[in-house]
Parts: sequence; C-alpha cells; structure tokens
Amino acid sequence: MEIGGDTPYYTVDVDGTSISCPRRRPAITIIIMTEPARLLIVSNRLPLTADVVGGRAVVRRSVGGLATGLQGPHQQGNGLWIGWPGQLEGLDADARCEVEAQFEEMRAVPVHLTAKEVDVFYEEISNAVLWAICHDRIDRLPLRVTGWETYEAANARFADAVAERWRPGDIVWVHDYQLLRVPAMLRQRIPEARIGFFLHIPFPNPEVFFTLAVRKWLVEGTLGADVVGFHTRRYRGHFTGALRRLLGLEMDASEHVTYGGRRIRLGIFPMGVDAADFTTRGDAPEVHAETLELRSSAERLLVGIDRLDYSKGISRRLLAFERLLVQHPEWRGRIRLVQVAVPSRGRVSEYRRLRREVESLVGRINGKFATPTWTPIQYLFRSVPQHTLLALYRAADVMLVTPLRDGMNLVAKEFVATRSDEDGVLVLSEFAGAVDELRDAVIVNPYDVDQVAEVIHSSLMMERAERRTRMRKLRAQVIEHDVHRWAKEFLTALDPGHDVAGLGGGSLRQPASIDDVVQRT
Ligand code: ADQ
Repeated sequence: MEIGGDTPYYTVDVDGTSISCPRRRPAITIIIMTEPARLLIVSNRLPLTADVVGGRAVVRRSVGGLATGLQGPHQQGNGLWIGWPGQLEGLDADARCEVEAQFEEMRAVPVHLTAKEVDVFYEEISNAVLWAICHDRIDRLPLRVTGWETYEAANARFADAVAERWRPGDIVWVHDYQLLRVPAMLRQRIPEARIGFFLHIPFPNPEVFFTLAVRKWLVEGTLGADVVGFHTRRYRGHFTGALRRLLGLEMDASEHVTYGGRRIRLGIFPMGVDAADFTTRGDAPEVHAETLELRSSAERLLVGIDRLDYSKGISRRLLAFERLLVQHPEWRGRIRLVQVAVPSRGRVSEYRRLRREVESLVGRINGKFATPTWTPIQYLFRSVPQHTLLALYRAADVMLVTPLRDGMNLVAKEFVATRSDEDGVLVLSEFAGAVDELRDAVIVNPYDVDQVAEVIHSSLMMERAERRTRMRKLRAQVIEHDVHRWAKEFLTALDPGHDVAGLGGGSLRQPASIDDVVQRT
C-alpha cells in the first residue's frame, strides 16, 4: 500500500551526471506486513532494452534464457530485477526520465555504470579475463591483468542497490561471473539475508583458475551466498577442488561446506528452456511456411546458431564442413550450411579478430566450392527474429552445436524443444554442459575436425527410425527439465519455506521495525 509523498522530483545518477525526474509515485511507501517475501534478482544486464522510437523512449523486455526462466518468479513474486540497463546513449534528459519511469513500472532497478566501469569491469575484467579463464583460454589473457579494484567497485554498486531495497524476508538471487564478489558484499551489508548465486558459465579446472592472482578473493566472494549453483557436476567438482586447495574446505555428503560459521550448499541445477513455449511457437503456421521455404533451398540443411564467441567453436565447425565437402564430394550442390553468428562484444579486440577469421573462412570455403547455382555456406552476422530462429530449428536436418567449452548451451535444448515432428539430428560437443543431459545427441569432440566431418556425414545418412528414437528421448528430457523447473529447484533450495512465484510454502513477511516498514523509494 502506498500513501502520498511530498517530493515532486527525484534524481538519477547517469554516467556521473545527475538528472531530475518527476516523481510518478508517492515518496513514502508503507509495506503491508503480510506481503509475501519478494525475490530480488541481480544480474549484470537487466532483461530490458531501451530504444528511441519516433522520438519517444520505449523499453522492451528482451528475450533470452534467463529472462524467460525468471519472468514468472519476478512478476508473481512482486519482486525486483536489479541490473545494468546498458549504455543509454542518445537519450535526452526527458527520455531518460521516461525510461526510468518505465523501468520502475516493470519493477526493474537500473544500476548505471560509468564509462570507465563499462570499459574495465565489463569489457576488460569480465569479458576479456574471467570469460577467457572460465572457458580454459589462458592464452587469451592480457600480459598484465589490472582493474580488479574497478570490478570490486562495480560489484559494490550492485550490492548497494540490493541492500537499499532489501526488506526482511526477501530472498536475493545473484547471477554469473560479472558479480562474483556481490554475495560476500551482501553478506556484510545484510547478514541475515537468504542469498543465492548461480554461475552460468563453467567453473574451470583449479589448475586454470589458479592462474588468476585474485583466485582466493573471487571464491570468497561467492561464499557469501547460502546456495551456490552450477550447471554440471564437473563445474562443481572444479569449484570444490579450488575450495579445498585455497581454504581447506571439504564438501560433506549433504552437498554443504562450512565457512565463516555458515553452511553453504553447493548444488547442481542444469538450466533448461521454456520447452512448451518453443513447441507451441515452432508449430505456428507462419513458422511452418518459413520452414518449407528454407527446406526448398537445399536437399539437406545444416544449421549453426551462436553468439560470435571463440568458445562456440565456429571456425573449427567451418573447417569440418569444408572437410566434409572434400571427403564426401557427393554432397556438393546438395547441402547447405546456414550459420547465424550474433554480433557480440565487438569492443573487445579478440572478438573483432574472431569476426575477421570466421568471415575469411566463409569466404574461402564458398570461393572454393560454390557454383553459379549453389553456395555452400549462408553466413548471417546478425541476430535473427524469433520466427526465423524457430524456422531454422525446424528446417535443420542436422543442428551443429559444437562449442569448445560452454556452460550449458541453450541452443541445443531450444532445437530439441522445437522439434515436435520428432526429426532432425543434434550433433553436440562433448564440452557443452548440455551433454550431461542430452545423451541421445550424436556427441563429438569439436577439436577433432576430421571426426566432426565424418559425424556430419553419418548424421546426414541416419535413418528416419533412428532419428525419431533419438529425438523422442531428447524431447522427453528437455520437456521434463525445463527452465521453470530449474528456477523452482534453485529457489526451493535457497528458501524452501517461501512462496516466491507461487512455488508453494507461503510464509509471510516477519514483522519488522518501523525503519523497515517505512521506506523511501
Ligand atoms: P550464451 O553464451 O549466450 O549463454 P546460449 O546458452 O547458447 O549461450 O544462449 C544463447 C541464447 O541466445 C539462446 O537463447 C538463443 O536462442 C539466443 N540466440 C542465439 N542466436 C540467436 C540469434 N541469431 N537470434 C536470436 N537469438 C539468438 C550463457 C552461457 C551458456 C548457458 C547460458 C544460460 O555461455 O553456456 O547455457 O548462459 O545459463
């Protein structure tokens, strides 16, 4: 319940500049004591994008695995989503206020980062150092790693934003490698809070992780949480190995370690996709029409869909495709590879180099094998609309998911979820987290280019009956272990008594002091 406030404006700090925005809601909020606990989700990026359309600022929800999986808990639980809205360039002060108001309506709390924080915390430390290390690429590290104090400062901004809004009974779920220090910071600021942390990317082997000078400081950051979650047993094994060697901790039979006088659960929660939704949308008539169009363009279609990232193994996949055309010339003129590469991290030089490498490989292979009427690789360097994504999944005879290292890989699961026709072959890397669950895929070593070429050949030759058997089993797995189950299992582990997003339980907020009851918004 809200009662009237008296301050007509509030200030927003954007890129070091303060702007005043008219207040749409009263300044004082009184919380009814019987409100259910809220979920405060914290991720580097908010699941929203802000654009200017016809001179007006428009905020849209972005689609993506995390946004979809947590939409329910976020909305039903009356919770907040705290994160960076991206750089809101090109918006004047009025548009900024409009964006802020829309964020508030969507219960999103923007954490604005300075230009330096974007450069150092986001690009250099998170994307160039932590991403590289977690994907086993020590060779990608800069010769001298600096900037951890900026990482700490940016993490502190997220922790402050949470602590300012946290109310007794709320639970906090922090996401991913950009925010490894946030759980410990929150534990200091709000010792009694229930805090969860989930790592979406691999936790590397300790031998690789230990190359970071700040390794102990990073794992201590995560140990501020009550539950630390991983996609797979292997990543948790790497993490417990690091804990043993850095802090002398051992995980007990109930998956807990004791640290700082608290028990911390180290759980395995493989993330899924919204399988029912992919099935329904994949069956839509307009997707069907686009699928037929794609299928008519070649006798057999191979599809790859990835962010343009060195972890995704796109270059070796292209080489495997080239090898296939050399070893099995009977496929020339009959097959086509559609490779979609979504632009990603274009400001990091490594990614610009990768783009040149992929484009030059595509050019070379097409130049070598194309005929006046046939082009072997169709390369799209952009994000494609959802209906095209679905049509590509539906049209693929063989879906190539061959990352060199991938925390989970949701594309593999989306492909399976979309194939209600029980057809199509999934070729899946043994280094994707998804392989633990998707055992009925055709599993490959993506580094072994010759093997991948042969596997593509045998997948193209696979009988309909075997394709159907494999796809049925894959679908049973993906449908049962969907993203809603993932969110529910994590939140239940974090706080079984609470009814966040109608998960069951239904405890009420504990009566609190008057300071907790009256909050300035
Ligand atoms: P990502 O590295 O981004 O995620 P992934 O899991 O494959 O990788 O998710 C990509 C998402 O982007 C999918 O939902 C896919 O549909 C979408 N997408 C890809 N290409 C697209 C295109 N061209 N157009 C539109 N949408 C596209 C990180 C980890 C993963 C982990 C996830 C979730 O690196 O290993 O699975 O988080 O934990």
